[in-house]
Amino acid sequence: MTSSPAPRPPLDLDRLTAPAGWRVEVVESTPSTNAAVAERARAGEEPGLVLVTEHQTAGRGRLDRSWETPARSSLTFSVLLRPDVPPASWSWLPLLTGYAVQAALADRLPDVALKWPNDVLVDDGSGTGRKVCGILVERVETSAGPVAVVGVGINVDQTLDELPVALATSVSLETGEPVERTGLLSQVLGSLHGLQGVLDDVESLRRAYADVCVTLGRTVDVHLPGGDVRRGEALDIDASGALVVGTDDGAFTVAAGDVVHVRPA
Ligand code: BT5
Repeated sequence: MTSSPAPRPPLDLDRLTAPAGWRVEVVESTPSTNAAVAERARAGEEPGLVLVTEHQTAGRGRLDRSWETPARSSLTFSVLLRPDVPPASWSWLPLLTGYAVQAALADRLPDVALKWPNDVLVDDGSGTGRKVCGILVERVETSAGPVAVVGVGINVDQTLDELPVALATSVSLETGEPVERTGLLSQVLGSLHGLQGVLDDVESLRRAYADVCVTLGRTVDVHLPGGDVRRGEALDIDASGALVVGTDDGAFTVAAGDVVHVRPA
């Protein structure tokens, strides 16, 4: 038998430090913060909205997958942004978001790392890692031009039983201590806000990202959007944020797809 976790406190907006120019709203429940923010953007909402929910009931992952989190156990939010950079640099936004979350968690989780393109995981040395945060960045067309909805789900307080998949973890499972979610949300928003400017200099972002990306140097299976799987060695990140994979037949680049770290033999 498993014991149920202690009642979880709500987020406390009065204690939240919101970055300058960002407007944070907390709602009790919503199907998906990304869907809600996209709808608000189409209805004319200005960039800078941060929508947080205590309970996301139909959270979305990439490629129509789902993101599952019990009420008040985690941080689930979306930020509406209009990056002031050339269209070619937009492909860096999901990677930048992963980098910002990784940087915000690094104090508490020394082994936090990134799996290309933007999974934040705790690298336990096994080669696979345990996912602590998922990111879904969507481009939305509005009458005022394209905007980005940056969705972040961080497992904060889940017990092992509350995690939907085996290769997942939460911050408190890793630290062995309760985590105060409002403070962590302030830190993550501050990190993302502070790093936005790095999109202007993708070469330094590329280097910083590569430093914390545990995919590089690994043997990977690349699951391509059409269903094909190709195995190779993850060699580098190119100037657009794509992964460069080496094989006996030469190198190929992957701009979109799923990567599985192959366990060392
Ligand atoms: C992601 O997709 O990792 C992106 C998740 C983004 C969630 C945020 S929450 C706020 C915002 N609003 C939304 O509706 N979404 C965003 P992907 O790489 O496709 O991973 C999804 C897969 O991760 C699922 O198929 C499960 O296997 C697994 N998964 C689901 N919930 C998880 C959790 N809480 N922790 C770890 N893994 C999970």
